[in-house]
Amino acid sequence: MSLVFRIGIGAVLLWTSVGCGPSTSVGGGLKIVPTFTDGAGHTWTDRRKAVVLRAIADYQRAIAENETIAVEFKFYDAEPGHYAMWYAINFPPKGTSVRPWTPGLTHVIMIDANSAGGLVWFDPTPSTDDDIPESAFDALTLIRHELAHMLGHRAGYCLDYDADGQAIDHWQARIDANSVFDPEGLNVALADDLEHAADNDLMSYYLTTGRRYDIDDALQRLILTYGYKSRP
Ligand SMILES: [Ca+2]
Ligand SMILES: [Zn+2]
Repeated sequence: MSLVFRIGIGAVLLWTSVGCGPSTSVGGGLKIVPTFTDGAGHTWTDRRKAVVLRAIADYQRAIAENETIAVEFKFYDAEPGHYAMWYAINFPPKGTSVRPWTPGLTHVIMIDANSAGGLVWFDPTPSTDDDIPESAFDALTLIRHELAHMLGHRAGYCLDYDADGQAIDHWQARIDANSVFDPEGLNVALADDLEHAADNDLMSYYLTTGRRYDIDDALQRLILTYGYKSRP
């Protein structure tokens, strides 16, 4: 029997005056390039890095866009009950379609330093999920969750700005007045923040200890919303 903890995997979006323009990268599919910053009493050991790389590989395997996204991984002192966070910093000029790889957009994913030694557990064997401690959150799941936010699983982020500065929010446009995402199709109840699933899911605000969630549900919503080229 696993305990359910409140999990504050929130997303803060800050816009600053960093310029950006159309993406021109070419290559063989999505590339998510991590950098690792030690701090708050923790280092990115090979074991921890391997969990991050596994989460990244899952999305790279599934999304075929020829784009590159850089993301910094750090430790931080989170509020109690919060274990991980993604945020991005950028300023979108008029006429820009903001996507996760828009040049100038800076991504950071942070893991709670107070939990990183125990309550958040980095699997030494990320390819198997039958060894997760009952009382711990699976770091691979947390990182998959944050990467889904980074790839557009939230409102107010991947906006298309027209020449007048009016924005189209593709994510928000799929959500009805009852916070249901794609009501005529996938029909997924969202939390009031419109970025988390209301029910048990990788993207739930309340995740369960002792288990792993795959990316499939989140991925399906991202591909539907943004039309990402994908691989089965
Ligand atoms: Ca394992
Ligand atoms: Zn979240």
